[in-house]
Amino acid sequence: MKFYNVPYSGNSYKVRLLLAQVGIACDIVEIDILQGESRTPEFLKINPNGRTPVLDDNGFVLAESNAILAYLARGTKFLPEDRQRWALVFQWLFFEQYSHEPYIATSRFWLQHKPDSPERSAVLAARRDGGCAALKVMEGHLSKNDFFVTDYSIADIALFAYTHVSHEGGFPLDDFPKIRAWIERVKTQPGFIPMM
Ligand SMILES: N[C@@H](CCC(=O)N[C@@H](CS)C(=O)NCC(=O)O)C(=O)O
Repeated sequence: MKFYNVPYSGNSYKVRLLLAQVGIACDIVEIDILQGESRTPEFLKINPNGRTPVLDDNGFVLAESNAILAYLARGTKFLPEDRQRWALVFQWLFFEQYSHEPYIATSRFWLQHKPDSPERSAVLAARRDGGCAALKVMEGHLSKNDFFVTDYSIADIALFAYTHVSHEGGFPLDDFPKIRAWIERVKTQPGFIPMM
């Protein structure tokens, strides 16, 4: 397998974490998105959407981090077979992509990679309420559950990736004790690897 990776990206980290936990070896191809390497004609042949991560499993090419998680986790304990639990995992994967990542991950990107400017301030302000709302939903769920769907699964992996560094996007977790406790639980899972 070949994995097109960005080291500081949570979307790439999700996949590296699952690969480590299922024990699958992979050739890593580093992509420097800041130098436009995800938009070259060569890369656009791999993913016409111009984004990382991408997995190449012996010629089967798959983009979208959470689709890659689902592909790699199938048949493992990280994706339950029970129909309702399976669907709940996907509920949280879609939540992560629609209600969490567009606010928290993109704020982190702007804070880490773009200079301070009126445009940056406006972007961060526009993402604030959405990011806080996502964290409140997570806090509520984790006040009654140890993990997102019964046992540790790719739902936790997907949400962990940007939540554990949410302070880097301007979303400190001081008011979210249940999320902080869940982060510590995730870190104790066998095969856990840190982001960087
Ligand atoms: N929904 C996609 C988002 C992918 C994404 O936004 N990737 C960013 C890095 S985290 C990227 O490759 N950006 C480069 C670009 O847009 O040119 C996923 O989950 O994989």
